[in-house]
Amino acid sequence: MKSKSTAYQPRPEHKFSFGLWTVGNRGRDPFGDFVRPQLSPAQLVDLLAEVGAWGVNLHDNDLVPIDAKPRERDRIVKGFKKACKDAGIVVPMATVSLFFHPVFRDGAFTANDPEVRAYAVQKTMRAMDIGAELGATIFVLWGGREGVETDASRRPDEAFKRLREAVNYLCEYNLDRGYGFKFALEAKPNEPRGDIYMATTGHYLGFIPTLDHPDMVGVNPEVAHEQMAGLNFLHGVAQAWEEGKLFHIDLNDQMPGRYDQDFRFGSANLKSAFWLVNFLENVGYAGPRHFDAHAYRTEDYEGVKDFARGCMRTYLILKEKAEQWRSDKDIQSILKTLVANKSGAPSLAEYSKKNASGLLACEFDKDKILRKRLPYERLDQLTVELLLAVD
Ligand code: GCO
Ligand code: MN
Ligand code: MN
Repeated sequence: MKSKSTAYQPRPEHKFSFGLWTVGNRGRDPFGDFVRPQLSPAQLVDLLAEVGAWGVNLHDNDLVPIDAKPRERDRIVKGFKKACKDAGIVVPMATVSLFFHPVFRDGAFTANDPEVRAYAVQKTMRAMDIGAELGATIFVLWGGREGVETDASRRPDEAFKRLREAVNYLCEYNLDRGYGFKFALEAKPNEPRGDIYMATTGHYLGFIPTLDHPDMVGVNPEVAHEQMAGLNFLHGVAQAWEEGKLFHIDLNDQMPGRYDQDFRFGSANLKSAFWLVNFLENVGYAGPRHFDAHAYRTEDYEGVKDFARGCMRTYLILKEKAEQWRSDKDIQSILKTLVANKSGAPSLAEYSKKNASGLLACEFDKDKILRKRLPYERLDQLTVELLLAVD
């Protein structure tokens, strides 16, 4: 057992990042006002450095007011760049707010009003300029307002066409300016809209191949967004990974069927968090581990630091547990027997006429197959005991 003070210290190679809007969240909700005072972006960067984070992410308007004049914008971005440099914090990802201003009440890229759609693309281009200036290489697009309360408002397939048009345009701008961004599309099923288009990571994985530059575009799955809908987050992440599309990840926690809780990573569904960390570490995911969460409304800024430290510490503890899991003899020997091909079953890796007639001629002894044990109860209990640190 590692000692509490030195173990699980975040280091730059862990690539732990937080959005300005996460540690800067002041606890306002639809029922109650702010509970924490406002900190400036530079103060938030200092807070992140203090807790040992590696990176900070931002929306355009977390930093630059929406109506800032070019000179003011330049001064703010320059100042922030210096604050990050001084604090030793990098900016791996930038994004754009297409949800806060009332002009986006009917959506941004999918809004019915062509003027809103054009403004949304212009605002995103300017947010890309800010991100590029700060050194970001990933650009997240989260369509929080791209949805409906009533499907009377537009045909959903029309919305998908508009979304494609906007993303294609932004990819061209990316090429034109030589920014080299990878776009990461973030799905969410609802909130703030009654229903948001592109409800899951899987929806986006289906959409991406229809774009003009599919290689430039991947996904940014978020734990809470899939768990809100009761889905298995790991499965969406694994599909994205397997397709080479896991460009970024938003880590937090959430109970199914509730409002968007944005809890500290691992605080609600520890076992799901374990399977996720186990997967990311096992496959060698090398992107940022971004905590898109915020402290309980009951906390002050000391509590915000507890929250941020807790996210990273839990990740690192689960990472260590995952290493133990992958080297545990009992667990690994069960896993080995599960996939062994002792009966010489024909391989499905390659189709040929000969292989197909071989397969068609095969006799399968279903009773014998059924007698093979699948000791998942024991496998899961071993996992639970490893997590509970029982010998
Ligand atoms: C949410 C989303 C956002 C996005 C962010 C980046 O539920 O509000 O997760 O936090 O991740 O806007 O685009
Ligand atoms: Mn979210
Ligand atoms: Mn998010």
